[in-house]
Amino acid sequence: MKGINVYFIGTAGSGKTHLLAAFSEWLDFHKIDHVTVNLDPGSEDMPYSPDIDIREYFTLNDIMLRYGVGPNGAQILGADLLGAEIDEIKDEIEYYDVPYVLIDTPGQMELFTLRRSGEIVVNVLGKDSVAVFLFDPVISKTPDGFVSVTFLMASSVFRLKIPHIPVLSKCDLLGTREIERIESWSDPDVLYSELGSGVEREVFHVVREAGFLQKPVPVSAKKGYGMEDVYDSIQEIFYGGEDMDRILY
Ligand SMILES: Nc1nc2c(ncn2[C@@H]2O[C@H](COP(=O)(O)OP(=O)(O)O)[C@@H](O)[C@H]2O)c(=O)[nH]1
Ligand SMILES: [Mg+2]
Repeated sequence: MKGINVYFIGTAGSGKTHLLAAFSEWLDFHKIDHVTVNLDPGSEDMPYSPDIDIREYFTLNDIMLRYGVGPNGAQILGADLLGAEIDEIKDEIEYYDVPYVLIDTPGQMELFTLRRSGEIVVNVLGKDSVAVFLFDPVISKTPDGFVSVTFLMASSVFRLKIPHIPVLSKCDLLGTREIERIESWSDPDVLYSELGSGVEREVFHVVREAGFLQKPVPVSAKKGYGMEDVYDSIQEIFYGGEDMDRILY
């Protein structure tokens, strides 16, 4: 069956795992068939039980014991080992034969986006692919933080070469005024006027010229808010629709 792979990508603690769980619940409620895949060998206390789980192949603890490395080394090795197991994971996914595959990625985004493993995973799993890219609200609520996260998203687009949907996670932690302020930064003039001078403005020009300044979709996994907007954005990318504004890449 032709399906869509949806990767959840973002900085450590931005809420990837919880958003995947909330989106999966939303799909369940709407009777939309899907499968959940955990690619984070270090995941603990997860809010969903993955149908397919890298931890059945190895965990960070296994790696520390087997290779005599500490937690940081284990994370890096874990990311590289992911590439070695991905063919088996692909077979597992294909067995389910469902229209949506939700994929949770390693805690630290650079392990997935900057090392080869992310590229390998996206290529091997194939199908139509999209990334839901999380903007951490604590980082994104200042203009320079917002530009920095946009820059990180740009590096993820460069590496993975798939469309990215920017979402502002954990919106329940922000006030309405704060959300509106962040949304107003999709207008380059507004963002520019609120930025400091110097290097911030140089970086601003780069992300603007490359078309990366977008209004992130506000979501809250805790409140189950914004799931329909995420779903609609995915639909827009793969099944057309006139409003292509949110689509990056
Ligand atoms: N208030 C609030 N907290 C959240 C939300 N989503 C995640 N969190 C919390 O943020 C922390 C990191 O979430 P997690 O999904 O593990 O992030 P990940 O490292 O990107 O996978 C956890 O303590 C979650 O309980 C949300 O929508 N609202
Ligand atoms: Mg996680």
